[in-house]
Amino acid sequence: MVHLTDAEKATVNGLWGKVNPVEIGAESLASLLIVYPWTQRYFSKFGDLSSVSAIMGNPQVKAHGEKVINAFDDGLKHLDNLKGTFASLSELHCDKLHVDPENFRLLGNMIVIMMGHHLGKEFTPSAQAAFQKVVAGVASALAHKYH
Ligand code: HEG
Repeated sequence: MVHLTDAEKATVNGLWGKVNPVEIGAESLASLLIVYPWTQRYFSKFGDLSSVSAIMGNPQVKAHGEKVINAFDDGLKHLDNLKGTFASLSELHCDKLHVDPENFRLLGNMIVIMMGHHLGKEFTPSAQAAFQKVVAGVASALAHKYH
């Protein structure tokens, strides 16, 4: 359950409107694969992930980052119902993809870091805290159907 005040929701949506979600998605997924290389095991069909530059330039990483961030963007539109919004994706990641849900938290942190990278000083500590609540809520919604 994620509790954001109306002011926090306005901050999150306002700042999200200032970044390019496709870039955030690609950079966040690439960072996850670089910093936590064991996450590469889920993406064995993505081709060359053997170096930082290979990961950063991998078109399948970019494409998958876009898919992930589009689903995340949908979550931002349903902050009061994240569990419902991510229910079927949670089942997919558990039953079919067998993704360790800890990875949702790791990726969420990368999304926050990339927001800071793009927004600079505009990403104030309180804005970051509001965003951190959102990624925590998304991660917990994605983990909700795990059994
Ligand atoms: Mg997941 C597929 C969303 C984190 C591994 N992920 C997908 C798909 C979506 C999605 C929308 C496509 C589903 C479909 O084909 O119907 N993923 C999503 C979100 C988040 C997330 C919103 C977190 C914010 N995913 C995530 C993480 C991993 C992962 C952390 C692994 C470390 N996702 C994964 C894999 C696939 C998807 C392996 C299948 C990729 C493919 O087969 O092309």
